[in-house]
Amino acid sequence: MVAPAQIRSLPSVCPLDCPDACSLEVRVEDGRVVEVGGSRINPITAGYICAKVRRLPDHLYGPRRIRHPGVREGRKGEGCFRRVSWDEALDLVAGKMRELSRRGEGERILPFFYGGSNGYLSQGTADARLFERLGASRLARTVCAAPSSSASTGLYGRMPGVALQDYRHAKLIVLWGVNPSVSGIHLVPFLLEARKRGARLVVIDPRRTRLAEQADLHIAPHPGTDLAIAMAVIRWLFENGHADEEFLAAHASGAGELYRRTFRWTLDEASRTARVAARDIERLARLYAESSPAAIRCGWGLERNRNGGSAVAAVLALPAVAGKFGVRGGGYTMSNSRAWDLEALAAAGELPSGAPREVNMNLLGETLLGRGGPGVDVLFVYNGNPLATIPDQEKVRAGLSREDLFTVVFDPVMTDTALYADVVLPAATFLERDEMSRGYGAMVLQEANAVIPPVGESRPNHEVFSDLTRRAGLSRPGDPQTSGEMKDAILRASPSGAAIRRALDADRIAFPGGNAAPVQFVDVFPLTADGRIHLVPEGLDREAPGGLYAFRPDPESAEFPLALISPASDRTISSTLGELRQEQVPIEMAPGDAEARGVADGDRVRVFNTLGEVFCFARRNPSLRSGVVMLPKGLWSHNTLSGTTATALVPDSLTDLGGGACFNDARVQVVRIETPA
Ligand SMILES: Nc1nc2c(c(=O)[nH]1)N[C@H]1C(S)=C(S)[C@@H](COP(=O)(O)OP(=O)(O)OC[C@H]3O[C@@H](n4cnc5c(=O)[nH]c(N)nc54)[C@H](O)[C@@H]3O)O[C@H]1N2
Ligand SMILES: Nc1nc2c(c(=O)[nH]1)N[C@H]1C(S)=C(S)[C@@H](COP(=O)(O)OP(=O)(O)OC[C@H]3O[C@@H](n4cnc5c(=O)[nH]c(N)nc54)[C@H](O)[C@@H]3O)O[C@H]1N2
Ligand SMILES: [Mo]
Repeated sequence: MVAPAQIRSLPSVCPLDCPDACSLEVRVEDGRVVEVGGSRINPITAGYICAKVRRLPDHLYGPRRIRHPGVREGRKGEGCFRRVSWDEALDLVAGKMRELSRRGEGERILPFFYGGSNGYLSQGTADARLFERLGASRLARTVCAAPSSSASTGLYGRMPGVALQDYRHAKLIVLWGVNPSVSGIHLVPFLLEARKRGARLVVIDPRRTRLAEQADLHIAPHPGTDLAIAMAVIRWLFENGHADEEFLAAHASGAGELYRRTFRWTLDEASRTARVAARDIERLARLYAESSPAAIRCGWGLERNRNGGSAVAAVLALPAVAGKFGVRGGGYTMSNSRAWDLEALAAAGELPSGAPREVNMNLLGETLLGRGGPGVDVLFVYNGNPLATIPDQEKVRAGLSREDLFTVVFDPVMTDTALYADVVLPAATFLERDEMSRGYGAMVLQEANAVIPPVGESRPNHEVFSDLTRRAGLSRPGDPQTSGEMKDAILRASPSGAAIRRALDADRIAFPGGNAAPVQFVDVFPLTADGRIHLVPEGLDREAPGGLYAFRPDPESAEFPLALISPASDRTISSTLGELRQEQVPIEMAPGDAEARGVADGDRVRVFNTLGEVFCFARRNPSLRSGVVMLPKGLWSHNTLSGTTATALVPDSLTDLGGGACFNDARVQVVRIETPA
């Protein structure tokens, strides 16, 4: 007789790179995950989750899952691996790294990681301990949010933003370079509720997104020109008696200087630069001046270009200039990740204080090709898929193809990057290990235990990095080892750690300072050195070429007249889960741009510039403004005819602030290719 299956429902939390941090309810049958759904512990995600995460069972048990360590057999990129034991794999990796470190050449080791998990336990803990003690190069984590966090911390310090649930109280909502219908779906019900209560909606996006269709005002700027619009609005506010002089005098520095920097930005000048109607910019300014509470949800779409940092700074200056703080539903939301004063590094234990070289991750290709500093002999990739996600894909590929580079890829699945590895290591996903994670939109912190044992021979990040530290002879007594010890160390190092522990034990969820929805300038204030808003912070002004708020013109040329954007899609999270999206993905074009090139739906096209080319199908999309084409971020090689993706067309130039990636500065041409009969 067969024993009845044991079915259990277990709590978990999604730590994937998304603002929302859903609480989950996972159905487990005989140690296998059969269904992933939402739970109500996180009040914002309120029991429903995205379609991507519902497909996690396919990710856990699919054919691309890495089930045991492997050592390369064929050529780089071929993806042929011989199965080896963990002992063999880790001794090989630890040996290579220890050897370099002992020779004083630790900097030739480069750890590479980004958004695989927003959890506190899987990044910046045991990994940081290992690489610091080896004296490895440090990674500047700049691929996303570097310009926007430079701007927001420069102006406001770590001040938390308007809580997503407070958007229901706003009378005006501005969605600026953000597409929550895809990239953070739990904001949408609050927007709709506000709309029902009479709130107006403005969307600023080169595409007519789903929410832009419903908006009172949709402004579709040419990519990279938001700075012009925001500066023109600021000027208009000052010149039409809508600057809140009293608020500015009490709480802000640099208002006069900011105003002076807006002088060139008349409505007409901004209109020409952004290629939008001057009357729409004026309408935005007037709506903003006249509405309260007014909330600006600032996204990441506007930061990914040469003007990105200044653009975000100008947008975030608006509530200060117009005096929109101090009411529930008024102010701005950028990233809320720093609403927490927790530091994963606390779990690393004792760190040496050497200052090895820092590598900007957006320059991975350059770095691997040995330009700009000492070469890299060992590349250790985890929580990241650089071949899919880092600018100048062909340069990254050339770097990964180097015969003399020893590449380790530690991932749950066989990514495009993993195909180039010398050693692959199978990683346990968040359902197979313990984690503690926070949202960067929703201000929540939750912890979760493994709901199933690791699939195959996969192991959690913190365990593997601790093991490598031991094998490299770098362990020290007292190093936190287990997930529990690491959590304790992180919480102990923070002044609010004890309160967070109590909240987690009592309610399985914690809010920053115990407040789920703090109001800006009532409950939370700028965390700058003097507690004031800095509208032209000195550091940023020094960093930005030509000074903060200086506009750098479009990189467009006659040869490459189309702006390629690559925003988030509802099918992947960055490139994560991309193995589950097998179909060919078309480039989308405004109908006029397609017609001008004789391109019809379903035609094969070549999309190219001096950096690379992508062969794919084309689709006309009337929601794109003319001059803009789109191929979503996070595609894998199997999604196009050429195996290259949008990142192959993205320059590795850097943003004005934070050394960020200029994904939306890709300028391209599209031609139809004749298909042989
Ligand atoms: N489903 C899903 N959710 C995700 C992700 C995902 O890949 N998939 N990724 C997560 C991550 S890592 C991040 S950082 C966030 C990003 O989430 P978002 O902030 O929404 O960022 P993007 O999708 O890059 O771009 C948002 C919008 O900006 C527009 N845009 C492009 N260029 C410009 C410009 O120059 N100006 C303006 N005003 N708009 C522009 C795009 O058309 C797009 O609609 O989402 C997270 N959530
Ligand atoms: N063209 C273009 N490219 C972009 C962007 C764009 O706008 N346009 N935007 C960018 C943005 S916003 C971001 S944030 C970056 C993201 O860049 P990446 O961080 O490189 O991209 P992800 O797809 O998130 O890669 C995460 C990897 O971590 C793995 N992983 C997940 N959990 C674990 C774990 O617990 N342990 C280990 N070892 N691995 C794990 C996943 O399987 C996945 O392969 O991409 C950028 N790339
Ligand atoms: Mo991101």
